[in-house]
Amino acid sequence: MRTTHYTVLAGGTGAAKFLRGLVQIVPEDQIHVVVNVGDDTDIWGLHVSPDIDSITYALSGKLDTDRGWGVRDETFRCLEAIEAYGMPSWFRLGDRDLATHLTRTHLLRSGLTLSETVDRMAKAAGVKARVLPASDDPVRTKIETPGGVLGFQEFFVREQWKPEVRSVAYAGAAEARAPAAVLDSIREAQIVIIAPSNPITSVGPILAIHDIREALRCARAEVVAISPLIGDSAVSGPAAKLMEACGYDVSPEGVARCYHDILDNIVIDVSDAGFAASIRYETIGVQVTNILMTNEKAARELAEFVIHENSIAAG
Ligand code: FO1
Repeated sequence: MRTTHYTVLAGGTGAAKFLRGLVQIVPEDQIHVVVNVGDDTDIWGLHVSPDIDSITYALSGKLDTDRGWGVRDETFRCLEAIEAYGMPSWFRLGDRDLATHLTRTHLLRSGLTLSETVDRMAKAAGVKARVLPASDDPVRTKIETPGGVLGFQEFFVREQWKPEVRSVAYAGAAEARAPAAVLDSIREAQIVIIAPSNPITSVGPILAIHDIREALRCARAEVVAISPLIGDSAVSGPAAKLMEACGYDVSPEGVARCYHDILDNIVIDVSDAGFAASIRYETIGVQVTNILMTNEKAARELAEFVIHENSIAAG
C-alpha cells in the first residue's frame, strides 16, 4: 500500500527551522528528510555529520535553536580538557553532542552503513520522520581558496568563511550512489521540497549525486524550492558569497537557476516579488509569501503555505 509522504532535501540550520514548522502541519511520520553529507568530517577520529545531527536534534526537540547547531543546555567539559592539552579546539564538540559522534562512529565501525546508523539513532531519539543521508558513500565539499583547498568545516568554522572562494567541488560525488530509500522517497513523494538551505554547500552536494538529480528530474510530484535568500542576502551563513563564487546571481532568480532542471516552483519572499516575471520566464512557477522564519509560528505558516500551494498545483 502506498502511503503519502513529503520529501524534504535538507542542509542544516535553515532546513531544521523549516522542519519545526512542517511537523506542525503534516504528521511527522509522513516526512522524509534527505540530508546533505558534504559537511561531514572527521574530528578526533569521530565521524561528525553536522547536518544530519541538526535535523535529528531539531526533530527530537534537542537542538540549540539560538546557535542553530548542537544540543541545547550543552556543556563543553571534554573540549576544555582537550584545550588544556594545548590541542586545537576550533570545532566545538559539546559533551552531549560527543555521545552522538561516539555512537555513530562505533556503529559505523561495527559494519552498519551511515543510513542504518542514522535510522537507528533517530528512532532511539524518538524521531518519527525518516532521516535519510543522501549517500552512504563519502561525498565531501571542498572549497578552493587562495591559500589552498579547505574542507567545508575548515572553511566555515575555523576560517569563519572569510577566505576568498575560487571554486567549490564535491569530492566523491561522481562515484557516489544514493541509497534506494532516497530514490524511492523522491519518486513516490507527494511533494518534494528543497529547504531554504545553501544551494551550493547544502543542497549542491545532494544534487551532485547523479541518481538523485535524475530521480528529481523524473519525479511525478511537484518539486518546490524555498529561497534561502531575501534580496541579495542570505538569511544566514555564506550562501551569497558561495553563489557569487560559483557564477550565480545573488538573488532568488540565481537560486532558481541553481535548480533550473529539476524545479517546478520556487517560493520567494514578498519583498522579492519583483523577480517573479523573470523567474517565470524560465518556466518555473513563483509562489510569494513571507519566508523569514523568525519564530515557530512563522515556520508553521511558511510550511502551511508550501503544502497548500503545491498540493493545489499537484491537483
Ligand atoms: N558551527 C560553528 O560555527 N562552530 C562550531 O564550533 C561548530 C561545531 C559543531 C559541532 C557539531 C556539529 O554537528 C555542528 C557544529 N557546527 C559548528 C555547525 C556546522 O559546522 C555548520 O552549521 C554546518 O555544517 C552548516 O550546515
